[in-house]
Amino acid sequence: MISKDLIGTKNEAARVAHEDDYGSLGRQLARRGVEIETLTARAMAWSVAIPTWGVGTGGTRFARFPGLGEPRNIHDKLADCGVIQALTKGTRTVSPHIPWDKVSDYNALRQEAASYDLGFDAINSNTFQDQLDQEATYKFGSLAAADPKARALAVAHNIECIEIGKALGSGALTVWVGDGTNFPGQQSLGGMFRNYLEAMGEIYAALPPQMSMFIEHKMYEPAFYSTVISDWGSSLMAAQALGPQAKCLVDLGHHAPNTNIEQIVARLIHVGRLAGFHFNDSKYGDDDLDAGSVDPFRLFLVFNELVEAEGAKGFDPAYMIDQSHNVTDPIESLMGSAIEIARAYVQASLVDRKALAEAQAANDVLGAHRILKAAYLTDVSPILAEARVRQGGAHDPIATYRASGYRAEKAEERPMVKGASSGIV
Ligand code: LRH
Ligand code: MN
Repeated sequence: MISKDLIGTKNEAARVAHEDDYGSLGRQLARRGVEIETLTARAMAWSVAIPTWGVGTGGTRFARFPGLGEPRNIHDKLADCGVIQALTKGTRTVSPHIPWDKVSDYNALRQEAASYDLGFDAINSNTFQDQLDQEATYKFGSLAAADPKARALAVAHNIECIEIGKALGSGALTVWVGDGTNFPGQQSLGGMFRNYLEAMGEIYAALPPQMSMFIEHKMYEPAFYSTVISDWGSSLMAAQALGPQAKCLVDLGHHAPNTNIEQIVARLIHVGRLAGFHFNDSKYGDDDLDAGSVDPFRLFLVFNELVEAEGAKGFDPAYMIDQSHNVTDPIESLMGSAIEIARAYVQASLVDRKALAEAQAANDVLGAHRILKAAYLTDVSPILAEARVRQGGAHDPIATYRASGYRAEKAEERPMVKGASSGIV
């Protein structure tokens, strides 16, 4: 994949400047009473999961413009995820999607992933597309559909995903359904929710004790009038109706613009039902843009809630990326996003929580705000780079990746997918 020599050579070229930057940040933080090594240790322990569907070039309903050396199957996808882990050392797991990643031998797949220093995170079911010769269509919904055959098929598919997840060592099943309506009156809004709960109950009953169920809400798309699990409230109602292994997954792009997502996170933490995240960024809808590329302060504010909640009862969120790379090299985008997510985590770990609580208690409004901003405005890049280099990763993953010629090599190996296509994968 990426030779250790190349990583070593590139890191050596950057070492003197890096050590100077790391040293000066260490001195700056020491003046603020912060030990830099504590933060570097946190950065080294940090990890975010890569979506297997994210290493292919994404698209929209209008078109998908294939990139060079596209992964053709889960084996190519794991190799590309392996490159991201080899260079960032902060993406130790991948989140698979079924049936896109279906194989005949999941044990072999688990070993194949381990050969890239990768494990499996939450497994995603898919009842938003019909498979070839499917007995009942999901056109009018799946788990919430009026058609009992469609519901039964969707339940069976999710139970199959649980079995695959067990074989892969995955700790959770993520259930996102696009079920909803495009016209008022098309379906009973209460009826769809009841159907959904009943079907999810059958899936929940098949969960082994070690697996959780992650319910992912989304305001709209593909349905454009109503969506059965459109917001965190519906998701929480479903989780509480199903049982303690059911939790609420927050995809940052699944909310109306300007929604206070960090407060939703604080609420789900309060009831011990925060499943975790699908990180990305957006300006309008479910744009699936690179995390931290549009609104890095929002990402920081979400992490501020997460770091504040560390140690809380039932607090063990799963961290995953969910993006669509329509115009960039997916490997570069995913490495960039993994770095920006780790950055938000380390910045939030810098917040002087004692001083913040005192300022809040004293209604020192600007004082409290400036304590948060001071952490956000700290350039922690030397800590992130040090954490990568100490684990054998790259000081600059994207520059090292470009120097490796990996994409050009894959373009030779993997024929270009010709012909017009559209959709996210
Ligand atoms: C739905 C979603 C979901 C995935 C899909 C690829 O928008 O965020 O998490 O299954 O994207
Ligand atoms: Mn998602």
